[in-house]
Amino acid sequence: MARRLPPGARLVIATHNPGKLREISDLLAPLGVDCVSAGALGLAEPEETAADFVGNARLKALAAARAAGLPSLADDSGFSVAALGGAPGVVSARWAGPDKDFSVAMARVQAEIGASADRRAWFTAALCLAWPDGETATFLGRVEGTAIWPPRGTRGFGYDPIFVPLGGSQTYGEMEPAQKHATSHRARAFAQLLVACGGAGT
Ligand code: ITT
Repeated sequence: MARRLPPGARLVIATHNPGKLREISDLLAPLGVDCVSAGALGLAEPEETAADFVGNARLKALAAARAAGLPSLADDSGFSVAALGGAPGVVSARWAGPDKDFSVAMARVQAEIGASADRRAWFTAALCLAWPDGETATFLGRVEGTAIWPPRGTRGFGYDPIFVPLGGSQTYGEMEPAQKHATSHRARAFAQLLVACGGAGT
């Protein structure tokens, strides 16, 4: 059974991505914890050397928990395209290059899909909650959809302007944040975390 995070507990959000930080803060609101970001604490960004989302989320959460001496939550996530064998996947951030320019990353996705009629795509998010003593709990969420072109919308972050979830017509870049939170990979992982660590549903 996962260790609980009581209301008021101080929690490090172990991300240096402002888009994720915004979403994670929204999604954590029901827990009533006291959040501080890795950036605000001046924590270093560990190298993401694991082969999968869960491995990288654990690595980031444990590094922050040990450095800060506080429970820490990390998210490792990515965009996958069926026609590209699941790429960019765990290297989604790297496709944006050193300037973190996601117009470059999205253009590469479109160029590599080329003339393929298969536009199936999905987002995955792995969350890891880690404590300074090394205990961890991980949760995985996924949302299926379509990779569209050209990009649409200025909301969200990363690959949001080229992703339309199954059954929808707007991209994540066009939707209100609350609508993205109703279906997203990250929201699905959070729903599990809230049940396991927040005491809801028990
Ligand atoms: P941290 O490791 O500091 O959290 P990062 O941006 O390097 O930040 P990742 O290694 O997990 O994070 O990279 C995931 C990339 O996948 C991220 O930079 C986004 O471009 C993309 N991504 C993940 N979730 C997304 C979402 O909800 N919408 C759009 N793009 C997303």
